[in-house]
Amino acid sequence: MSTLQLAVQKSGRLSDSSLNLIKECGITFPTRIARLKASAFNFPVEFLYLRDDDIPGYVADNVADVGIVGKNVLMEKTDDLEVIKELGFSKCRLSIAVPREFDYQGVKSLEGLNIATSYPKILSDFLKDNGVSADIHEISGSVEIAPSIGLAEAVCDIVSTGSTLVSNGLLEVQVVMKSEAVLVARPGLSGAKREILDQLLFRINAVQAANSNKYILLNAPNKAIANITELLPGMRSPTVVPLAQEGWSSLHSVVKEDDFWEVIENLREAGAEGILVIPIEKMVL
Ligand code: PRT
Ligand code: ZN
Repeated sequence: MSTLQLAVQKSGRLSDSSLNLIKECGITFPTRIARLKASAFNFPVEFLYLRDDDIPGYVADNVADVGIVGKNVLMEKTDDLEVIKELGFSKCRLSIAVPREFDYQGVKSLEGLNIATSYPKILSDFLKDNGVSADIHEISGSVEIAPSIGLAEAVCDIVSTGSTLVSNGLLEVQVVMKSEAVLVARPGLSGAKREILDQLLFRINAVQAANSNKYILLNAPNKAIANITELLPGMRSPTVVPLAQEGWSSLHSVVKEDDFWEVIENLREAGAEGILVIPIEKMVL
């Protein structure tokens, strides 16, 4: 029987969210990841626990079939892989930052500067696209201290909250790319392995849809049903069930997490009462 080899980060910012996603897909596996490899108990997948930097190369070289890695690392390491799915966690951006007192007037201000980064390929492509020529100084960690120790005049580094830059006297002036965890595969993965990947994707889609939607139940006078139905985009149209009380109904539907508060306000104005909002476990569209 065929098995899909899935490379995930052994320990770091991607690890917990990657393994949580797998768990939410109903896939169980040994919890201790002291080993390099582990097989799932109930799904034909084998995990390879690796450093994130090695994941694109291992997938490209056929050691693993698919992997979960930050888009920033993927773009830096290889152009040879296919992004199968954006996973929506470990979101961050790769940005250029300069010392606070620097008079930044746009990308042209980077001309001739020495820029420290762990992402020389992405930075070099970005500078080329913008017609800027600058010196790239590659360092593997603590990029944010480079200007204060005189190693560089600017940095290009991963930013999440921005507090690391601020505490090093730096100002984020240019987003080079936005990143999040992605599921990647070798192009042309076929046969049994492709089938397993498709099953995994089906589950990931159901988990993501469930996480970004809520089930909503509410009571409303029958005369308000038409208006309320307009406000509930739902999957098709709301389920309407009569209440024991004459002239009233219960409506059931699904709302997007992002629209949630706005929808609730509008529903109340339209006459909805007793609104219940419930998390969805899985959602198959
Ligand atoms: O050991 P291994 O090589 O596997 O891991 P690693 O240390 O290289 O990577 P890790 O675990 O730190 O990050 C893995 C991935 O998480 C990155 O490639 C990004 O895709 C993503 N990610 C999300 C981040 C951050 N947020 C983040 N904040 N990666 C790094 N940071 C660092 C950043 O380098 C900077 O030092 O956090 C600092 C900035 O954070 P803020 O919040 O102060 O802006
Ligand atoms: Zn790394």
